[in-house]
Amino acid sequence: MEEELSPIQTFILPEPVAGPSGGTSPDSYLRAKDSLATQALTVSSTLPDELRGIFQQLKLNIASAVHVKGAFLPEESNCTPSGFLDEACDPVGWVPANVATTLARALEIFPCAYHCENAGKLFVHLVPVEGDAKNAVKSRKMMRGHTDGVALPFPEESCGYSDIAPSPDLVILVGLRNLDAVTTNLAPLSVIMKKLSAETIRVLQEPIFDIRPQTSFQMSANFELSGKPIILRTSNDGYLIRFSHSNVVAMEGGLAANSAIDLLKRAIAESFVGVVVGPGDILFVNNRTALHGRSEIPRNARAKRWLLRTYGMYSDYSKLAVPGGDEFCLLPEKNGPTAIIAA
Ligand SMILES: O=C(O)CCC(=O)C(=O)O
Ligand SMILES: [Fe+2]
Repeated sequence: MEEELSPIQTFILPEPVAGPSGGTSPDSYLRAKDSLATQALTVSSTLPDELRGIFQQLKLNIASAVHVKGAFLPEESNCTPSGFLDEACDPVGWVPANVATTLARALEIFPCAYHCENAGKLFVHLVPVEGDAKNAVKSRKMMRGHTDGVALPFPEESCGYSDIAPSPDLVILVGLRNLDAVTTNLAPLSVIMKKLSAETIRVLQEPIFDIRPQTSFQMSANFELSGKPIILRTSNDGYLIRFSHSNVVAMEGGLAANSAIDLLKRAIAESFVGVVVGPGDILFVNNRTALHGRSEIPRNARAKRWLLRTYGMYSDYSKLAVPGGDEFCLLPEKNGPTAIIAA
């Protein structure tokens, strides 16, 4: 019998990825298209075939995540950012972010951000914040399984608005520091589905769920993705998922729909595999076939864990970039979308 491929693949790079020489902010590095293209081409020619094969499986939704170890040489910094957008505390030369951008482009992935989230910054800091303020507690809390950008449509899915880009194909986490080895938890859809009955999977495919944006997405107050399935069957017999525990509700389907959500939540919790994104690592999570979350971060851990996050797309969505802005900064714009195209 053919051995089943593990949905979470780990690959140790024999050599770190050749990033740009000299430090430059990730946004301006991506803007400098010619030098990035040259660098990505150079890196592309050195990537092991096995790694390319694994990324092909990720793109085909066969693999759910690729954990690339040794992507860059971590350099210690004595500074820790205070939140998502703290610009006073750049990682050393922004090399890790720019290596992630180079590696992504070498693999024909387009890094992107959304104008309505974190001011449209290409890379944000994931760091625990000290204290008891709401945002501080949230920054340390265990995160249940979710897909990012849950209320944005799947590619090609109509949603009644024109000025909106799809949710990201990939969530990309870059490890700078992780002294307590706090895990990012992954639940592959293939594993989740083995824990669900055919009937539950059928209900989750019904177009009866309403989906609200996650709090980091500052979208128009009345926006929701309405009358949609949680699990979608693709034309090649694969399945995609979108989910967030607090932002998905059943508007129809009564008891059966609510019970399908509960069974899904339980299956997600039972499917988690912990991955430690350590310094020098880049984790590429398939945002269509994996849910991701995180273990709780201990108190007083501010200087102990620091990841960067960006998103990736397999297609060039610059036509859905915010007007007058960067090509990688996609719609909806802050407080958008506004243009309704269908009732
Ligand atoms: O901290 C992590 O490992 C994951 C964080 C995450 O999923 C998020 O910020 O959306
Ligand atoms: Fe997330």
